[in-house]
Amino acid sequence: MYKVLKKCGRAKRAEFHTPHGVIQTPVFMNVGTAGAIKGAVSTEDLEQLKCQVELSNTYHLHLRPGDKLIKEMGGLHKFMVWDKPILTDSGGFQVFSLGLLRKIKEEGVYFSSHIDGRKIFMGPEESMQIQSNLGSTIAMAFDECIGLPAERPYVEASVARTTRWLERCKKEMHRLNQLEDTVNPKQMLFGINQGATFEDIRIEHAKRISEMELDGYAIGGLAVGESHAEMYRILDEVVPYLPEEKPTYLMGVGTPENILEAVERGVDFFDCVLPARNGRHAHVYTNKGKLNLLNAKYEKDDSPIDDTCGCPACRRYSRAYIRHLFKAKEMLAMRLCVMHNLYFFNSMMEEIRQAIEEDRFHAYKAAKLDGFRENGK
Ligand code: PRF
Ligand code: ZN
Repeated sequence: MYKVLKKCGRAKRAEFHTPHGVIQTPVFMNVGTAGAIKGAVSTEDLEQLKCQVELSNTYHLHLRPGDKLIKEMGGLHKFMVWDKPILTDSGGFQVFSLGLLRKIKEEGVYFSSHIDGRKIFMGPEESMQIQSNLGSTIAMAFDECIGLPAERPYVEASVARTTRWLERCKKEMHRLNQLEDTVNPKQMLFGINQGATFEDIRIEHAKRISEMELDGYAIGGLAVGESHAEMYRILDEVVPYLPEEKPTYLMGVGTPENILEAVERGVDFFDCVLPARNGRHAHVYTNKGKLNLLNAKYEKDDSPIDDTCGCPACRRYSRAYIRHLFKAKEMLAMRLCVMHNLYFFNSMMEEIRQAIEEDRFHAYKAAKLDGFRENGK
């Protein structure tokens, strides 16, 4: 059940009720591709980092350790010891983003494993079966994320196939949820809008999938090389055609700036590898912009990464100490920076929710963006 509590322009403050608890939106989902956040961050840590939803990948867990093994272990929640919501991405996108050799057919995608080169087939039914074995809270539909630039005839054919795949996903998920030994009989399914940068194809597709009564709707195929302005234009055009009484999820986005812009356009779910990936490279987010802790100017800096931050790294350690840990190749360096970055994103979402509730989202966003530019001034 999804309930809008407050609107501020198009920005929505809502609650999404799931069998694993209530998600307060707008929300940033923390990416743990293979069942863990990269950077030695545990599910126990996620609790103090204000993480509401963990995101894992069908493709990676299918290859290793195998979804059947995870089912035998009682499902992904039990395996990871995380009882809050988990969203699993469907696998299609990973096949594209890993640049694997692949062949797309009506029945699904043929590709070779990035681990051992083994030939694998995944179609809508296989993706649903794997996600059902994982027992995630929310399963994503199996789609094709079209690379840019894309020719119109290709996009038309691809989107039509993604729609047919969605129908097969819905049917298969319905069947799997009714099986006696299913891990999560209330598993939810989100559809994914595609259409590259063609406004009319996107809108037609959005209308079509909106009729399918899914649990939520994602916008895929963005943040794949188009400009930010183009991404915002597509959001302006498409979000109004997705059901307002269902959550909207912008897949794989993004920077704090992108998130603020997309919330303003009505998006409530986000996920991105950026905070964890940047943290592993000593790039940390602050309210005054991003810092690179490897920079010599932090050598004797005894202030925390961000003096307004309450994360476990900032409560205790200095920039100078964390910089030293990076130089000494201590694993703790990455762990502290990833924890800080996740806390930073999750806290920003908390501020966004409060700003919408208090009807001051626009002013909040302007002030936040102004702050991010400070270091560059
Ligand atoms: N489809 C799926 N997962 C995704 C995307 C998509 O288009 C994107 C695009 N940014 C990220 N993750 N299934
Ligand atoms: Zn911090």
